[in-house]
Amino acid sequence: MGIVITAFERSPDGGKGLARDTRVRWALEETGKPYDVRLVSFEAMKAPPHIALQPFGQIPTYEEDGLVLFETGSIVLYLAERHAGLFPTDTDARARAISWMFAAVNTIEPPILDLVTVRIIEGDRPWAAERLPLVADRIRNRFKQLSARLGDSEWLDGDFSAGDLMMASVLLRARPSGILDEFPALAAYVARAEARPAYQRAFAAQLAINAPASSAG
Ligand code: GTB
Repeated sequence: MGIVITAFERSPDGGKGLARDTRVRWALEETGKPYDVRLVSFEAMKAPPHIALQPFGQIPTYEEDGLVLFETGSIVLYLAERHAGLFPTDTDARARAISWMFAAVNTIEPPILDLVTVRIIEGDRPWAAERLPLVADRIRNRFKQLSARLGDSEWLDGDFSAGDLMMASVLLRARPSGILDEFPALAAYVARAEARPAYQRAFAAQLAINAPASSAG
């Protein structure tokens, strides 16, 4: 069996590429590894066969020759360690790229996810309007720090790496809120990432599945 990943049968974002299968597709495209995608419904995601692959009933998963992985960070790390294109060869630079991967999911992503939660899931709670600006400011604080570190550099640490792939994927999630565009250096960083041919292929592949029929092209 070759590589098989799972993705939403139909992503709630309608093809904006914000669901997490996009980052795994992107990593696979950067490495040039062919892969298949198994689409799963919300119902199937919560059923025992999928729970056996992903204990939390989520997508994406990664299967290859009997190996089953979940968590996008771990999947991208696995790919980066085994295939050229996502990690530098220098061991210290590789360790720093891993730091950026963790920073993406552990430091930058949590307040972004909080904002999504307060807007979509908790939006009707009486305290939501009070909480929302606090969460938005937490994102701004992290973006300010990240932008200061990025400076005028093209990527976070030398050449493009899995650290940039994870960071750009996480930052993309903040674009609909408008906060990403408040930080022009970060918006330009994300735009550079999106311009990569591998990202374009990954985005097009998920769009072909998720876009409403009229805009799928
Ligand atoms: N930490 C895990 C990982 O990185 O792999 C998180 C996986 C995860 O959150 N998966 C989501 C999922 O399966 C899909 S990506 N959710 C269903 C569930 O938990 O029941 C999150 C997502 C969903 C929708 C949008 N959107 O519509 O914009 C964006 C991102």
